[in-house]
Amino acid sequence: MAYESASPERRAYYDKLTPLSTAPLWEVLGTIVPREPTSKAESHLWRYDALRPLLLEAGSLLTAREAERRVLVLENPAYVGQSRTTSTLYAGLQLILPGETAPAHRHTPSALRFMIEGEQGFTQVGGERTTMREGDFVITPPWAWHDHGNEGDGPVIWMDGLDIPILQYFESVFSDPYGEEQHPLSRPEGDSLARYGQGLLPMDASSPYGMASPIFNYPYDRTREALVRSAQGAEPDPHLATTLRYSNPIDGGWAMPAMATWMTHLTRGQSTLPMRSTDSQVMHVVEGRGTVTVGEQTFTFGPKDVVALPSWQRRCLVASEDCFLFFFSDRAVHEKLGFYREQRFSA
Ligand code: 1HN
Repeated sequence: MAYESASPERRAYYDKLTPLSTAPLWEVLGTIVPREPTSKAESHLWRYDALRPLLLEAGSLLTAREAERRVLVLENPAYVGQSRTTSTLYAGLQLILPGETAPAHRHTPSALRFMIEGEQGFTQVGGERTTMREGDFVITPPWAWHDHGNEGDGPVIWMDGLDIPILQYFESVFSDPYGEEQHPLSRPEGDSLARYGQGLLPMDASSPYGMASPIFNYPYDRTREALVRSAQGAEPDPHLATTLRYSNPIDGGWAMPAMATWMTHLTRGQSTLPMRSTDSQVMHVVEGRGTVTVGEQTFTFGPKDVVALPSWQRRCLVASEDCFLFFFSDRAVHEKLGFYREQRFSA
């Protein structure tokens, strides 16, 4: 059992501590305070081509209403049964079929949606609806009522990202069903983007969503154009390529309180130098093909694949086609609490 390498005298002593719910720190100090972070999570790639048919199969097994949320959790192999994609982040693939709705509810974890398929899906968040198109990044702030639906004639699929494992760690998860299919709307579609997303702000600007950005849909056409123009306008960063982060226009910070989000663009043939950081990350391939190396492993990725990148493993990218890569990470928490660290390598 525990303390196997300890001498018989010490083990006899430890046996007297155990019934008193006490333990010797010196046996575990190096494990609980290692020289460097050691993530339990594994790096992993989920191939969209393999998952899409299974997600559609779930569509014939149960309705979105029955499921409440019909989602395949992208579960890290190191955390089977724990609904975690990295140690601190949750990701899943959600399916809504034509005409379906996912009923209104709210919860303390924040959620993001990254749209993968379909042009007629919508979500209603805190009284405003947005139509979600491929590549859009959509926010559900903590404790905001939200429901989803599909008014098109094909499946709507997106990636959900939530900070659930973080809130679970703090034992602070609450949820609340609204009791009806949809929460009432109080503003017209497009209101938040018009008011907050044009480089303008109301005179007395405070976010109606607390610490989350008042913009809740960052449309892909704008993000993509910003990245393409940025890549044309300056040399890419050797470690980050061309990366733009989604920001909260009120304070310039991350768009969400706990999860940092950004998009990276590499042109065909471009690569990044290795770096590592204490945040764990989930990468979703919006467009393009290439490889991502994480620690000892190299994954070849294609469109719509998802990759888990654990904390403090060296990572670098090589693009074999023009790539647009969406990332979310727990970096916003690291920064707020003062323990974010990164290291950039020259080769
Ligand atoms: C949730 O509320 C949604 O609102 C998606 O679409 C995934 C995973 C765990 C807990 C709540 C949604 C979720 C979730």
